[in-house]
Amino acid sequence: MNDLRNYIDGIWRPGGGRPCESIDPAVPTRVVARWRLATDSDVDAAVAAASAASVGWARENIHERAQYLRRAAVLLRERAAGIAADLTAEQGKIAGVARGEVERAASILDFFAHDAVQSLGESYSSPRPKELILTHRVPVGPTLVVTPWNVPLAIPAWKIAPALVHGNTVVWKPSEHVPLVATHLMEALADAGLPAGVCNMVLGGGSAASRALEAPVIKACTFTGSTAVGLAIEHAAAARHIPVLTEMGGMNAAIVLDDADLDLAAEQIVAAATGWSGQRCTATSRVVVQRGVAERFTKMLQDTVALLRVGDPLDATVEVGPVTTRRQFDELADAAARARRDGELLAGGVAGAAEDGYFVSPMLVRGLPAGHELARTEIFGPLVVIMEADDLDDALAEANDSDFGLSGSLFTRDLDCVLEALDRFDVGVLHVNSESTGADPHVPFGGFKLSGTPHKEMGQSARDFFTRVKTVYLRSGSR
Ligand code: UN1
Repeated sequence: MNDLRNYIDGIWRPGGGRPCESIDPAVPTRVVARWRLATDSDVDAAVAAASAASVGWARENIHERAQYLRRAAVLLRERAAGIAADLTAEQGKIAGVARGEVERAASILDFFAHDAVQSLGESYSSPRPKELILTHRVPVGPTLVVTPWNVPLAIPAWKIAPALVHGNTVVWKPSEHVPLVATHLMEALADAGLPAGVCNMVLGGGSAASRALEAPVIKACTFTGSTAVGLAIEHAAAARHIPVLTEMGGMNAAIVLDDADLDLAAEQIVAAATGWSGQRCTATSRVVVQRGVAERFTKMLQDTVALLRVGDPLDATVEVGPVTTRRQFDELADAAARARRDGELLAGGVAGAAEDGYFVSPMLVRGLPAGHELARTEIFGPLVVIMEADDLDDALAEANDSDFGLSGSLFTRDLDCVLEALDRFDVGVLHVNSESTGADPHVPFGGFKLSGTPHKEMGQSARDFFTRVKTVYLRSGSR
């Protein structure tokens, strides 16, 4: 049994709070890890360590800082098999996807190590003699990183790596559902030799994040998770006037027009709706299909979903593993009942009891009244609501009728429709003829509306968030 600890000021220390367990969602009676919840004083110690280490870390050469990330990436790859097995056990990802996430996290660390050799500023001409005007980047300062359970390695990697390479120290609070997976990433960073206090991990609940956020020495916060928590974090950060990045919910729509390659659209939409058991903020949860092909396309979605195998995430023939938490399992069972009551549940649902694993077969729902809550409220799981539209205008109106605006897909071969959607599909990430999921490390990622703050993640956007730009007038010391 794993007995997990916080990592504070370079030391693995047990938390002082109540005992907790993480469980295997495929076999919920199986405990995967135990630990004691971080207390306020554990959080305070982590914050103090991040504060004490911050001056030295900011002074360290960026090339040296990058080396720690590269070493951690090597360690993740060396340990990939064990980490992936624990990811499957604690979070439920099917084995192949779990291995993919370990590699994704390692390549994100490598990617941000490369920031050391990127341009860090600009130079401007001066209207005065013997003067140069430059921009120079300095760290934001100790940063609170709060991460979710659905992408427990890659999301922390794409927040922590740019924070560290740009000279910020970190207090990281991972989700309570995945402390073992989080510990693997923390171990890789610690074993890479990071100086004490530079990156600290506290295995706490939501109150640990709130407490850290109140600490005056915390100078920025980056969060991925639910909209409710993200908004509370935004308010707390605004009250302290510190930069905050939130990446929250999605109710992502895929528009399928009459002229689309329907085989491609069905394959991509089903992958986007059911991959990782639909537990992806970029998952497709609404399909808006043009009336002329609606009947045919709905049948194609049914046929594609029917081929999916749901079950043991270690079985290589399985495509859909369990959902991660009991709460989601119950919510999805409830959603299936509402879908049957108010519309037509064409496929899927919850067949077994929670005790036998949190397995949910991908659900296709149609015939709901306009504005029904199943098409408006994010349910983190494999559930797709199918709607019909007359034409592109109508489809865009349906797709945009959402509080969220993370990602969206458009399936068509009509360039005019694509150009129209480029301007009018109100999402932060638009996929033309491909699934709504995914995010590449060198490309800005983030949503509109309630899906998050305007700051994007990854690529150069990460550098922009984790640094402050100082304008420097550099003039000769002699007349
Ligand atoms: C992806 O689709 O690979 O929580 C990115 C999430 C998003 C990241 C998904 N923040 O699912």
